[in-house]
Amino acid sequence: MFEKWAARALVVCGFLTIAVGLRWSRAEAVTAPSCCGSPATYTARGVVKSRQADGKYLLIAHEKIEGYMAAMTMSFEPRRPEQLAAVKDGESVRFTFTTTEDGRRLLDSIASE
Ligand SMILES: [Cu+2]
Repeated sequence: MFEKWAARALVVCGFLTIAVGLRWSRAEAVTAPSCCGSPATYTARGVVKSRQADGKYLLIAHEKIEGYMAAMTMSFEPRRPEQLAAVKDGESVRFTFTTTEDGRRLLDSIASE
C-alpha cells in the first residue's frame, strides 16, 4: 500500500520537475542578455580607458546602455583605424555601435564630448 503511494508520488514529482524545468528554461531564453541575438544599434556614453596596440579594440568604461546592459568596462571594435586616432585615452566620448550575431560590438561612430 505504501509502496504504491510512494511510486505515484515519485511520478507526480517527476512530472512537476520536468514542467518547472521547462518553464525555467523558457523564461531564461526570454530574459537572456542581448549579447548574441540579432544585430542592433545603440548609442552610449563612456570614458576611453585604453586601446589595444594592434588597433583592434578600444576599451571603454561605458554608462548604462538602455535596452542592452548595465554600466561596465568592455571592448569595442572600430570599423576604421581613424576612429582610434579620433579619441584619446581618458577622454569622455559619445559613440554608436552595432552588435553582431557572433557577439562583436562594432563602432559605427565615436567622438569626444
Ligand atoms: Cu558592457
